[in-house]
This record gives sequence, structure tokens and C-alpha cells, in this order.
Amino acid sequence: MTYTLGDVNRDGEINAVDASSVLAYYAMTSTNQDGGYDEDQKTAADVNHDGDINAVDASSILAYYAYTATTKEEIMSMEEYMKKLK
Ligand SMILES: [Ca+2]
Ligand SMILES: [Ca+2]
Repeated sequence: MTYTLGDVNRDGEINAVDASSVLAYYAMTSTNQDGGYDEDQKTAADVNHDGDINAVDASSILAYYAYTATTKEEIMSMEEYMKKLK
């Protein structure tokens, strides 16, 4: 695995920067432009695995970021977090 779900810019953290990146990508692709992601980044960006990269994914990344910033217990991965939401 060469990606971490939610870590779109691959800096090792899942935070508001990644959410902004996903929104920017969505804005580009929704106007038929190249969003500039490679395949791994697309996989990392589609956090709910529905095949689309859009504002829903950005919101989920922000929600996960809020969760990691506030929880004092052991932090689950973005993958686990998304499974729990379902
Ligand atoms: Ca990141
Ligand atoms: Ca998605």
C-alpha cells in the first residue's frame, strides 16, 4: 500500500490541508479540468470509497481531523473511522 486513506498530500498527517486539497480537486474535475492527482492520491482522497472525490470526502477528512485532534484515547485509522460511520 503506497497511500494512507485521507492523507492526500502524503505528508503523514490527515488534516484541513488534505480536506482543502480534495475540495480543490473536486472544483477542478467538476469543471472538466485535470485535478492533478495520481492514482494513489485518488485512492487516498475517496475516503468513503464510493468512486467519487467530492465535498463529502472533504467533510469526512475534516471530521476525522477533528476526531484525532480531540480524542485522548487510542486513535483509529481513517479506514476504521469511516467503517464506524457506516
Ligand atoms: Ca496530509
Ligand atoms: Ca467519495
